[in-house]
Amino acid sequence: MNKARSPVVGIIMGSQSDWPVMREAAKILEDMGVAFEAKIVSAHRTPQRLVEYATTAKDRGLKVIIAGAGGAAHLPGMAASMTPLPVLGVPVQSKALKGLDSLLSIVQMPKGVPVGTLAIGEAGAANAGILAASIIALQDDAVAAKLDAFRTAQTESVKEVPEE
Ligand code: RP5
Repeated sequence: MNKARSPVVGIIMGSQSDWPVMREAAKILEDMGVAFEAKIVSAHRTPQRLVEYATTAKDRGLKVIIAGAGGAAHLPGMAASMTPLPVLGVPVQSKALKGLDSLLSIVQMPKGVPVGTLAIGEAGAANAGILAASIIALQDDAVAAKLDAFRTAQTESVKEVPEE
């Protein structure tokens, strides 16, 4: 975790059990040189912590929030209701319904309170990290350069012909 600079991205998750998925977002932000923080903030178990987090996030200097949760996944939507910052929602795969519950809980926001919803699980978490870095890159040339390098390397890694 980049602790030297003030965090500009906040990663929040509903439970410790979400961290193996949400750390994919953290890894990307580390690679892109984006300062971030990661915290457990549960919409249901620690509602006051959520209110405090979301209502102070902008004044603390955050620019983007990535929120991951599973099951009745209210965390991203509730966070979005209390901050003007862009909120990226990551549906964490649940045991009972394989994350479809998480996805629908996060994506079906009422008009006027958007959550940018990503794919279920690790791919969604990694893509949330990339999207957050893209937003930060709009005003940070060093992050923009790392993002460009990442995309170039990814493109160059794809072979044209499949191997046996
Ligand atoms: C949600 O409930 C969390 O985001 C997590 O995905 C799910 C299960 O939480 P635990 O029972 O593992 O703490 O609030």
